[in-house]
Amino acid sequence: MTRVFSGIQPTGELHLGNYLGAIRNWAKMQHETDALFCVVDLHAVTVPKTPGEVGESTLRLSQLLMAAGLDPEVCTLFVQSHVREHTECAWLMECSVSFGELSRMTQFKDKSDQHKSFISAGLFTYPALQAADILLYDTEEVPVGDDQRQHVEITRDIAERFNSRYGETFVLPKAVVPKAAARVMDMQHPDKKMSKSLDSPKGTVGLLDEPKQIAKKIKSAVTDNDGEVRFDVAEKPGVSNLLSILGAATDRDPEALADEYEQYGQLKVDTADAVVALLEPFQERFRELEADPGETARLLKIGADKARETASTTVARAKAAIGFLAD
Ligand code: ATP
Ligand code: LTN
Repeated sequence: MTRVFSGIQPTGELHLGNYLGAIRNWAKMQHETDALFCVVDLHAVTVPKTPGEVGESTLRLSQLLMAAGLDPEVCTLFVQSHVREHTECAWLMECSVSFGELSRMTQFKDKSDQHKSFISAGLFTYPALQAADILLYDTEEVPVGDDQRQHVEITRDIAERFNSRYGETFVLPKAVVPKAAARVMDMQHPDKKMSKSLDSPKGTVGLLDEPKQIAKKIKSAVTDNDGEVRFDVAEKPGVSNLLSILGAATDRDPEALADEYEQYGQLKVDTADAVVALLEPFQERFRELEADPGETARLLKIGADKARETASTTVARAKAAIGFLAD
């Protein structure tokens, strides 16, 4: 069975982009592959947090993921900091990637612009930790949204370099990006991807938003003035975003959907209805899970124990390949 791994940061509330671009596909893939999903809390502290914040967000995100369909009995769901091998392997990765390569990462450029007052060294070496996440599990496929392609590419480059220096050690992974909704755009700024950290409350459809709020945000989406419903991401980003969302929510092709609409108003109404219907059962499940944090912790521990088995073997293999003196 294909080994699949993906990660998500416990930062901010989940939004429709996370769900359609990533999590929904994870829930499908867990049944067809040998899949691991990780709440990457170590990545979250690359930007400053208040004491306790990261733990709370980790618990909540784990419950959100379970509500979205990740079943700890089917896949391995765990927290990154619970498996120490991630930090150990990250060092080996840091020594296998160059300053120049890290300097070219667009996520680093974006995030360092957003957090100018303190740019941590961890934010810069972030891709090395991500490479460790992926390579520790002999991952073949990494299901992610479009924005993460570059991180998977650098992981491949690191693995290739390590293998050529020290001998075959790591499996080379590839990114798997969904056809529909790989890049859900902000409702108010359709030229920017919907993002937890873009401060755009009206443009970000939260997975836990009330149905009324969801409908309002979608109905106030920024479009354009030419009045023609056409799927054209470059010329008509707002309308194309609505078509992509409606297409992803109803399993239809956005271009085919465009032919069925004459007016933006009806497109917005149908998109809002489809998103509300998609999220309702998810919201209900989340409320149930939220009430029992002890059970979530128990399930996460099982996940971490399982993940550690593979991770520790891989780190031992990598250290042996480099030839550290045995302890
Ligand atoms: P942040 O703003 O803190 O970077 P984010 O909203 O980009 O957060 P991540 O935790 O970085 O979310 O991403 C989790 C997953 O969701 C990744 O696989 C990412 O590719 C996907 N994703 C994030 N935003 C979108 C989007 N707008 N459209 C489609 N997929 C997305
Ligand atoms: N960088 C990713 C989160 C992430 C990840 C991973 C994704 C960390 N480690 C391993 C896939 C595989 C993000 O910002 N979405």
